[in-house]
Amino acid sequence: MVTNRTFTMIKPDAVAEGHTGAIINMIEEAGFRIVAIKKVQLTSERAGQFYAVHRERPFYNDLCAYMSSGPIVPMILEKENAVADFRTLIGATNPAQAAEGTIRKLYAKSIEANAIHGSDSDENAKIEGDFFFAGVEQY
Ligand code: YYY
Ligand code: MG
Repeated sequence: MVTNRTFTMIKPDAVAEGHTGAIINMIEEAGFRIVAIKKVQLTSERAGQFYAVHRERPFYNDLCAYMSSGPIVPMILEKENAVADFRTLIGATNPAQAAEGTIRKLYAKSIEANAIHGSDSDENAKIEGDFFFAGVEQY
């Protein structure tokens, strides 16, 4: 189990509005090393697979539509204590509750269009990274 990595994706609104570079800059300034990166667009079905844990939640269908509405930028990141430190950097799920200076406070538009994803555990970081990247893209 890799314990010093996390997985993130910059979500469709933040990519469409040209915040990719600013967000990547914040991530690197915070001490994360980019292990793997690309730009892709999910189908609604594939977004649904990624968020399968939420399939019974009322927001699931809207979330799948939103996450497949445009390109996203998935990344695998490396840093000591990566999962917890990255959750701190992005801020609360709902931008109205996100701390000042966090990525979601700066760039999220709503609880759904909240700019960026961050894995919630080492185990999910590995699963989510593998969802987007083949072994050859990681180093
Ligand atoms: O891990 P995190 O992204 O902060 O939140 P989750 O509770 O895992 O929810 C995943 C995703 O679902 C969230 O980033 C936005 C969306 N969502 C929503 O649209 N409405 C909610 N009430 C809760 C979550
Ligand atoms: Mg989550």
